[in-house]
This record gives sequence, structure tokens and C-alpha cells, in this order.
Amino acid sequence: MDHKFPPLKNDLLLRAARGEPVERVPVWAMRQAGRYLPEFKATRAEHEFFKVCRTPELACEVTLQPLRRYDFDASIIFSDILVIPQALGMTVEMVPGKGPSFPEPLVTPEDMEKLDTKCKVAESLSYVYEAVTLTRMKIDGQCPLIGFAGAPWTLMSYMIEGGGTKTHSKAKKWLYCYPEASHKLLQLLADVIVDHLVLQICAGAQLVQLFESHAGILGPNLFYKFALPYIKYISVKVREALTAKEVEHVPMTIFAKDAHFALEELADSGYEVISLDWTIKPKHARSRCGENVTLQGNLDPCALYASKEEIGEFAKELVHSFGTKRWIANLGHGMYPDHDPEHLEAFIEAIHKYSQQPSDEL
Ligand code: 1CP
Repeated sequence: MDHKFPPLKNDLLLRAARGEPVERVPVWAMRQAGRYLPEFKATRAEHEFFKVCRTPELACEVTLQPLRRYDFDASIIFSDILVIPQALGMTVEMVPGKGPSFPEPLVTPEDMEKLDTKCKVAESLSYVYEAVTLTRMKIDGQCPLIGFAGAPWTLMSYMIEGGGTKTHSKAKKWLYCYPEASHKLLQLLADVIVDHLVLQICAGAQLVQLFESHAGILGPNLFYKFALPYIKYISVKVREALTAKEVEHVPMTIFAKDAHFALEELADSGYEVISLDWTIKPKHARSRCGENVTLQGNLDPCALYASKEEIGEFAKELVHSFGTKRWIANLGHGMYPDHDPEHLEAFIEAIHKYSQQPSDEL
């Protein structure tokens, strides 16, 4: 890597991810750069969603916005999981008030012929890597920068459903009716995701998180067959690629939402950090995941609607349940657009307060 980045002043996130001692628990929030912030809404009022993603200066600005307000221990690059289907040649629009929409989703396996399977990720998603490098410079070592990608099943489900859905029945139908084509699509996505994560790391990302947001809808049988093997493949291949390029390995996080049934397997899938949704009890997760992984999470995002005093109590309970070792405080899913920014601040402050370690115990 040729970039000369400013020295990192706060490495709590990276130490927690590697299982090293920390003087206080690191905290950040999924979707921290986003719709609940007035300054984000102001940027979005001027620029279309994917224009922000594709313009490194705008993506950098939006990534830095939450860091100006809050004492966060991590930042996450502003982008979206759906840039990969775009790189494969699909059109994705962000419809105001509705979310992502694919005007021409995949309907049958023959539609896969329309995908640009030879896509050169380094070129088609170069704007993401430029945004990562620019942001890493501008953060000036305040905290680490996280890169990310959607996991294969979650991307496949968007590409077939064409947008939000409760049942994911069109995408699940593929798994039952066209298992071979499904594996072909998942493998194609897995290879693109590996390239995308490696390129973000080479551009300056200091940890990468894989979002399998639609894991829960699969249930154990389909998850073990169509999601877990690719989640594992990605951790193995990212490591191999970094070794081949002589680039230092960075910690990896897997967030498989609602996949409680697979906690043991996820803990054994090559990721340093397992990110938990809010429906899992911290102690239960720890006993099932063992001591060799870091846990991340898992306040119910809706808990931020409670009073600041109650949020302080929730944070205290989380510190009590997770303990201060091998834990990264976070929500169990992303921020919602109607969250009060001050309530997120109350959460961050309470985590810092209750997780502070006496220096002689480190
Ligand atoms: O108009 C807007 O501004 C739309 C809001 C928005 C934002 C802020 C979308 C549309 N994407 C993003 C950014 C984003 N998306 C980030 C970077 C910012 C950050 O985390 O701070 C990340 C990591 C994502 C990841 C993402 N996009 C996921 C996985 C995480 C999760 O929420 O489960 C998913 C499923 C998407 C798809 C997506 N993009 C946007 C929407 C509205 C959706 C559908 C899911 C949803 O309703 O949130």
C-alpha cells in the first residue's frame, strides 16, 4: 500500500476485535451515517443517494458527519451493499420513502445471462476505494474506518425480489426450484464480494463487516446450505488474497441478522467479530460462541426511543451482561430515520461511563 495515512489515535475497536485489553469498551452504531442526522438530510436534499455514494468527496463528508457530533470509536464508509448488483450491470434506484428498487430484477435463471459476470470490480467500484482512501486521510487517525459489503444471500435476495419484501418468497423459490443456478449466482457474488472487501482494505479500511441482513428468513436448513458456506468462503479468500498481496490482515465482522440457530457455526467461520441482533441474550451468545471471538451489539434500535435516563440504564445492563472484554458496543441493527440524535449520544456516553476500566486492572 502506497498511502501514508495519519497515525491512529484511538485503536479501541481494533484491540477489542483482536481480543486485546481495552481501557473502555469501543462503541459505534450501524447506520450511524444516515437519515436521522439533519446534516445528512441536508446533503441528501441536494444530491441523489447513489450520487453521494459515487462522489468520494460527498461520501467522505457524510461518513465524517457523525464523528463531528459524537465520541464514536469507529466510522463506517458511506456506501451501500447494492453497489455490487450495480457493478454486475443491474439498475438499482433509491426510491424516496420506499428504499431500494430494481426495475428489472432476476426472474428466472436465464436472466443471469444479463449479468456482467466478467465485471472488473477495481474499475466499476473505484469510487468506493477512492472514498475510503480520502476518508481515511481526513479522519486524521481519530478512529478506525470500517469497510463493508452485503453477503451473497442478502444480495441475491435483493436481485430477485427487486426491493423490500416480507417473505422473500421469490428469492427462496430459487433455492428450492433452481438450486444449481442459485449456487452459481451465490458463487459469482461471493467472488465479487471478496474482491470488493480486499480492495477496500488495500484502500485503507481497517476492519471489514459483512452484512447478511436477510439470514433469518432462511431458517437453519437453507442457511447452512446457501448462506454459511459463502460466508466462510469469503473470510478464507480475503485472508488468502491479503497474504498474496503482502497486505496486513484486518479484523472481519459477520452480522447475520436473526441467525440465532447458527451462532456456533458463525463463531467458527473465520471472523474475529460476531455482530448480534437484539433478540439474542448476551450471556447466551457468549456461552455459544466461546471465548475466542469478539461480540458486537446488541441494543434494540427501538430502545433509543426511550428516555435518556432509561437508555443509560440499558447501556449499564449491556456492560453488565457482555462484560468489558471482547465486546464492541453497538445496536442490534441500524439507526432509524426518526431517532433523536441526542438519544444516540446518551447511549454512547453511558457505554463510555459504565465500561471505563481502572488502569491497574488492564
Ligand atoms: O435516502 C437515503 O438516504 C437512504 C438511507 C440509506 C443509507 C443512509 C440507504 C438506503 N443506505 C444507506 C447507507 C448504508 N447502507 C451504509 C453506510 C452508512 C452507515 O452504516 O453508517 C451501510 C453500511 C448500508 C448497508 C445496507 N444497505 C444494508 C445492510 C445493513 C442493514 O441495514 O441490514 C442493507 C440491507 C441495505 C439496503 C438498503 N439501502 C438503503 C435502504 C433503505 C435499504 C433497505 C434496508 C433498510 O430499510 O434500511
